[in-house]
Amino acid sequence: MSGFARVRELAVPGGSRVIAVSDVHGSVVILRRLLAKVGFRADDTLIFVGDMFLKGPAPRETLDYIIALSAQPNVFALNGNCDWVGRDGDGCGVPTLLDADVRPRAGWLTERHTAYLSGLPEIIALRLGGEEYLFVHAGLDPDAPLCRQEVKTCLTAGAFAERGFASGSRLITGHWPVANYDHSAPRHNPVIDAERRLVSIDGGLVVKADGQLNALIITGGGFSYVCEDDLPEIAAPRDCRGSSGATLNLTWLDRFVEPLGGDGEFKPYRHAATGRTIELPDDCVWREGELWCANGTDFRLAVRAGEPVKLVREYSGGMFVKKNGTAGWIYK
Ligand SMILES: [Mn+2]
Repeated sequence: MSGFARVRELAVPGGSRVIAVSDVHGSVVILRRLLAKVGFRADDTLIFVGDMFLKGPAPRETLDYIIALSAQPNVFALNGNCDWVGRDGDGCGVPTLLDADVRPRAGWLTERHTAYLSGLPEIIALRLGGEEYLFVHAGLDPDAPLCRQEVKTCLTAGAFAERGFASGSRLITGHWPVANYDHSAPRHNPVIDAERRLVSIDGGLVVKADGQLNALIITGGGFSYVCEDDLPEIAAPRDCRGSSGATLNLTWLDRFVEPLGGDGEFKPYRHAATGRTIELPDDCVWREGELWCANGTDFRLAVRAGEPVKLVREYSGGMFVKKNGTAGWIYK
């Protein structure tokens, strides 16, 4: 069984820009706006770090757009777990879009689409100036050489940035919404870990109500980014003091809670991982069998009256908004 990842090697001239975008998840309108915002042009190199079209509002249009872009010599893409159509005869242990349970969500895929997807690599190794940058959707096995990386690890490794990766190269990944790395507030901007040479860029678009699409911009001089989402911009209704003490952001792996009763718009829950109590509206809470789960925060944003913020949701007791990529509450 050969489940080794394909590696594509690229070299781009020093002084040019490399732009990385991951987890577009079918949001072609936001993608187009993001590329306009970043000023994407022919002498940039654009890399899609997987999870391009499934889950979101316009899967087919998004895939067609990325295939059309990929006809340009400066645009590249790699496989995410949501793009995987498998390869002849291999058993990588990753469900494919052609499996019976997934196929209905991607029944429109044509031969042209699957030919494109099956030709994608899982790893891009790019030289820019004197540095090597590795792009992979989820993560890499730190103990294996690049030519012996398992497809499954590349496409599905979870919470990769918590494990780390020692390498002389800089590694850019998507897959794990970066807000899941932050236990105090939902922060969606790219996480640049200079010490460990790791950059995580999944802004949680589509999968989180307050998510966004991030474009990481790489130059010889370092990293910067721009972000885009579909949230309406409003003026903050009043001055609000931000959180001063410890706050809680419930991440995916720590999503389990215990309801403590209450009948108001915000009900108290005990967070299983920390034992702390957090008050959340009903739309942050769901059941998984016998277990109660929640996605939310008690982080309060500091804003001035009239300051522009993005509105995520409005409740009678307050607003959940986002400012500079961080979401939080403005309570009444
Ligand atoms: Mn994804």
